Amino acid sequence: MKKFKRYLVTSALPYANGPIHIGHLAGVYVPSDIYSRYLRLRGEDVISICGSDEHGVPITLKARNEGVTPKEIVDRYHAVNKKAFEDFGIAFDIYSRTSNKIHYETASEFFLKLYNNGEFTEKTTEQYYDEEAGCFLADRYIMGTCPHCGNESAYGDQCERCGTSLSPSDLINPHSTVSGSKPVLRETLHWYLPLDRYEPWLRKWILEDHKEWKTNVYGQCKSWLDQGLQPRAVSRDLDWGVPVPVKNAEGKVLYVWFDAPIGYISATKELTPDWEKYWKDNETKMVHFIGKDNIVFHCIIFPVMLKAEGTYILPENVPANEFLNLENDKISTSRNWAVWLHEYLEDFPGKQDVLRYALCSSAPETKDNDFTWKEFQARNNNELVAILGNFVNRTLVLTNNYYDGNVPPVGKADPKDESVLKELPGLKENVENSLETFRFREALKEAMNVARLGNKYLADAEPWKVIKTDPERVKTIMNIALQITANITIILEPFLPFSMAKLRTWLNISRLDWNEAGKTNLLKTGHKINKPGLLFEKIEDDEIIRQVDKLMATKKTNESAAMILAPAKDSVSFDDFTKLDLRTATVLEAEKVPKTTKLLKLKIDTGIDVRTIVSGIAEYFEPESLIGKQISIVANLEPRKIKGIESKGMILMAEDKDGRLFIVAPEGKVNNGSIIK
Ligand code: B3M
Ligand code: ZN
Repeated sequence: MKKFKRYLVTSALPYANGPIHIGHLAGVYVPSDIYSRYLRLRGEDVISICGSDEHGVPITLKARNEGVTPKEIVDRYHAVNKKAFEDFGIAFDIYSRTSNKIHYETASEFFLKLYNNGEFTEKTTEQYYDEEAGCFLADRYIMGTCPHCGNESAYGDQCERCGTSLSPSDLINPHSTVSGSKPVLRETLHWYLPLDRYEPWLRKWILEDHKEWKTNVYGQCKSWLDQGLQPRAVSRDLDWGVPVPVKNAEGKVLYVWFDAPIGYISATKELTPDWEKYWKDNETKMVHFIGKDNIVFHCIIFPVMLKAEGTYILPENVPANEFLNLENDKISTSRNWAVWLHEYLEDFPGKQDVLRYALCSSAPETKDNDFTWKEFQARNNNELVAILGNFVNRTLVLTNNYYDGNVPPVGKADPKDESVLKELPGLKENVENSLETFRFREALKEAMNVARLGNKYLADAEPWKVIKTDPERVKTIMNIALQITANITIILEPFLPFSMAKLRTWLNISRLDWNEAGKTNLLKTGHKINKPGLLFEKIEDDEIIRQVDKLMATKKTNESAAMILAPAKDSVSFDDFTKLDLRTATVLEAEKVPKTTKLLKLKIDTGIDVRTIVSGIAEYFEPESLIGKQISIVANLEPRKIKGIESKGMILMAEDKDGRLFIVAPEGKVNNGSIIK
């Protein structure tokens, strides 16, 4: 494995339009912080870069909804998130923001270099324009009916019900979400990054040179490449963002996903005048920490930008995590279904490490995972308190009781002692190997094995009994327990920085380097330790019940909001209604549509025939659960091609406001083809 002179660690820049929640922490910021802290402990030259992503449509949408300026939104959440990260011990070297002047300069220079090198293609296209509001409409500002599933609240870029990616011109009855009016098409000029031109290079750089990337990342990149890359617009008709720095670009800004990754560069410039040795020297290892929804931007688009610019290094690894769910439901800002970091810090003051531990232990490293308050309590009580806390407490209390806090001399080690001491270097190496390969759950487990080793050693040696008969023996036992405790302050530092700081105070030592770990003479005989406190406290059921109740109250609020039904539609004539041929049917086969996350292909027996229907229900039903089920369909809907599959008809579903779907079916067994009247 290549040895690097320095490390550049970047963490996804959170949009400054809302607070940080546990999904962000588990996906990006806890692993990134563990990695950076580990490198620092090793004495490496490492910088950890982050900051607020302050442009983009979500921010202008939120500002419009609140009747404030985008600046007011980003100022609010930049401050909230910066403080929350600091309070939680995420030790970035800089937490900058993309509304800073240095970022505007850096992003403009970057764009101009590509522009002057002729990298961009210019294209005039027709885009929707809101004549009432006097502005072009970004995709998310246009809503209408999805041509595939009839969802009337489909966005111009995607239907969130059936998952089909759309373009605004696909929508039926499109309307502007700014003024509500019907938008008109107007010509507009944009600049396109020729991703297709870099496809052969990307194939080699990723699929051949980076086979070591995590399978979820490698797989997503491969599927993007296999689908074929298209030129990508890097500008938008918006009044909030980095202005496009060329003539005839009035009212146009850089696409947020063009400017945001450049935010890593501008933040580094802010941090150090030596920024180029991190960004332009092949002796630097660059690692991007992100969530899976950012893979294409960090593995395809940003690398093409860096390659086209020509003087920058490329990321060595992009260990993206999957998503964390909360109590078996997707975390959702709009539904307030989240544990917000700033609220956690209020409810559990001083317990940052408990959340770091719980989130790292159940991190969605290879697949989506679930956070429950019950497991959070169990991790704290059964592992942090019962193993780590118990071992440390016994060691320090007994040393104070028996030797007034002085480290006793170690006598002749017996075979048991030898085998315990011999395990330490191996455990340290296991932690190193896991961290170097971005397997943080495994690394934490290995690190906790040092505490398990100590806890078992003391439980077996029982110094509190032996002290009565063989006090010399106890000196050896306690010396070894203290050496293990000193090792813990090093090996668990990347994971539990607050607790390890406390433990170092009680041991009366300063922070030790990583290469000291594994040694068994870290505390010299006669070294005086301090009186300990409690490293962790039990979390009682009532604290957990309070948190779960808070979530249930949120669920209730959502459900009551859910009862605000969609407005009734205009009435239709009976003749119109009879044109619909509604029938019962049975599902014979069901399978996921490849390369989509929301579509199922169903083979159904309609009593009239056996046919295929494609439906956007994959997020709500496992295919196998539908086989044999009775359903209701619109049998005479015109066939249409969805992802290349001819779909004949539509399945009737009841959708609650939360967007959950339920099958509409007769309550008893009826023949296929029974007419629904
Ligand atoms: N602002 C985070 C997100 O998609 C996005 C990351 C930018 S990193 C350059 O939630
Ligand atoms: Zn749809």
